[in-house]
Order: sequence, then structure tokens, then C-alpha cells
Amino acid sequence: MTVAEMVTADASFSRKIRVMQKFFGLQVTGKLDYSTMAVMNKPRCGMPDVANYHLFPGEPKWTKTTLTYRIDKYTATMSKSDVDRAIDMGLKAWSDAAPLSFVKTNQGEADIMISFESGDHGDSYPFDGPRGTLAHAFAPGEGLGGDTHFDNAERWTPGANGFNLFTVAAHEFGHALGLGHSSDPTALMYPTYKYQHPIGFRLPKDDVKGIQALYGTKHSGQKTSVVSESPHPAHCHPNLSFDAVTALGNELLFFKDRSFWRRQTQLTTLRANSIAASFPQLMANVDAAYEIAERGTAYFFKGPHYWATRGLRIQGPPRLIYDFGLPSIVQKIDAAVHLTSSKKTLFFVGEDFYR
Ligand code: 0D3
Ligand code: CA
Ligand code: ZN
Ligand code: ZN
Repeated sequence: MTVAEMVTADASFSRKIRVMQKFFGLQVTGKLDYSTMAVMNKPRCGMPDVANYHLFPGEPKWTKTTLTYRIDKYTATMSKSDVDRAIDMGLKAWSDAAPLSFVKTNQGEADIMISFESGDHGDSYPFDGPRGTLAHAFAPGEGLGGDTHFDNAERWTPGANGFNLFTVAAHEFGHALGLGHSSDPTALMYPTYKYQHPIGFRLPKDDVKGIQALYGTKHSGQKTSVVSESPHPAHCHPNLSFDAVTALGNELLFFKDRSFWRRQTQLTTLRANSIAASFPQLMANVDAAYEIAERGTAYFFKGPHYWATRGLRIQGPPRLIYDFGLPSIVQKIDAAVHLTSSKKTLFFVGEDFYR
């Protein structure tokens, strides 16, 4: 039996994997397969991912970062310059959040062709007169892709009366860039109109997550190495790894250098603590840790020593790992895991494991 098979054969481990797979929308197998491990290896800041945005089927997106737009037909209810300003600001909401830029043209075919249209206008999505549907836009692609139409039967305004053009344009450009509707009522991509004040508008969080899922963050291109000034490593740094992780009662403990983080299963916040302050005997740089939940006991490993704890209280002096039957050439272990169903503990040392 391989390690992966042994770990997978453990019922409680398999249950945890199933929960995780469901949470991340993966195929629920209860097995530690490649797609599950790929998700585990992504940095996720120790926080659950909460997102309500939706992408279109097939996740269409623009394959270039500079897009052209052209305002082809204006409306009678607003001045040309007010329309230009509302459109410009609607696009800027998105280019502020993702590495995209927009260039205005006045002739020829632009990526995003913008027009005010009445009733039937030749794309098989006729408008419905005042209210109801305000506008529509086509997902990224050739031809109609990206094109954005406003129902000319609405009273379009630069202010808070009638329908605010900036608000509707910003929403439609979300579609034109590849976002569907969001179930988050605070999102711009929520399906129903709510006036948004154009001055100082910042895209809500859920929309930022959506657009960055498609196009990345503004700085994801330039790899810079961030050096943490704080005594505790920044827990959102994408390169952060942990020395050891263990459950302890209803908490998860993460160890790194001189710090550890406690995460209660119901809470999403993590607080850095100093290892030395809570576990003086342990000091820094824990190698490995595991919990035997039924006994309420956790074991911590550092070099050839280990400590047992009940909760956060250390039980007795450090002992030697050879008590577990490890050969004397082993000076430290890399990781340890306890399998509840088989009542076995696995110790990982380099390429090998012991049980
Ligand atoms: C629409 O017409 C959306 C456009 C929209 C949605 C949210 C914010 C700005 C623009 C079609 S993609 N929605 C309809 C609407 O809100 C349902 N109509 C006006 C109303 O007040 N119900
Ligand atoms: Ca309408
Ligand atoms: Zn149309
Ligand atoms: Zn919409």
C-alpha cells in the first residue's frame, strides 16, 4: 500500500477531503487526487474563499489587455459629453481593478461597440420600452463580442434621477469583459439596478475578485520579492509555507519559524502568536506536529525531541523520538500524521516514512 492509499483509506481523512472538494467545487471523490492537491497548493491566505461572482460558460475573456471602444449612436436625453464621461468612468472602474486599458476610437470596428438602440435592433434581443431591461452586453469574442447596447427608451441621466448611465454602463462592461451576474447584493454585477454615485466609485470586492479571476491583479505580472519587516511573517504572502500544522481540539495550529497561528474552526481570523511565549520548551522552528483527538493530546517534534501537550499545556519534559521506534540515524522528522481509524501514526523522514 502506498502512503497516499493509506492516508485515503482513513475514514476521517476521507471525510475531510470530501468536505474540501465540495467547498472548492471539485469532483467529490474523498481521495487525494491531483486536482485536489493542486487546490491545496494554491496560496489562499488561510481564509475561506467567499465569492458570488459568476463567469460565462466556457469562461470567455479577452486575450489582449488593451481594448478599443467606440460610441456609435448617442441618446437624446443626455449631452454627448455627459455620455462620453459616463462611459469613460464605467470602463475606468474595471481598469482600476485589473491590468486592462481602454482606448477610445471614432471610426471603424472597435472591440466594444457602444450604442443606444430601440426595440428590435437586429441582434435577436429586442428592447422592451421603458423600464424592464435597461441594457445588454455580449461576452468577450469576435464580432458582436463585447458590444454593449442601451435601451434608448429609458430616461438616461448623469445624476440620480431616471437611470444613471454610469451605473448601467459599468455593469454592462462587466459582462463585456466576461462576468455574468453575481448573487452578492452589494456587487455591481448583481442583476438589478441600484444607483451608484460616479464620483469616487470603487468596484465592490466581489466584482474585483471576479475580474481578477479572469485577468489577474494589477501587479501579478511584475514579480517582486516582498521582505516582511514584521517579526511575524505576513500570513498572506504567496510564498509562505509552514513548518508544521496540527489540529488541537477545535483549533488548527500553524507553525512557522518563531510564530504560530491559531485558527478556530468557526472563525476566519488568524492571529500570530510567539511560539516561545506559549510553549517555552518548544521555542522556534518546530519540525512537525500531530494530534490524537480521542486523547486530546498533540505531539510536537523538533530535532530528536518531542513534547506532548494537552490543549496548549505541555505535559512533562521533552522525550526522544527513538521512543517511537525510529532508527537512531534519524535526527529529525519532516512531518507526522495520525490516522484515527487504523490507530497508526506515520512519520515522514526525507524519502521514507515509518509507522
Ligand atoms: C437590467 O436591465 C440589467 C442591467 C443592470 C443591472 C444592474 C445594475 C445596472 C444595470 C441587464 S444586464 N436589469 C433589470 C433592471 O434592473 C432587471 N431593471 C430596472 C429596475 O429598476 N428593475
Ligand atoms: Ca427597457
Ligand atoms: Zn442589443
Ligand atoms: Zn446584467
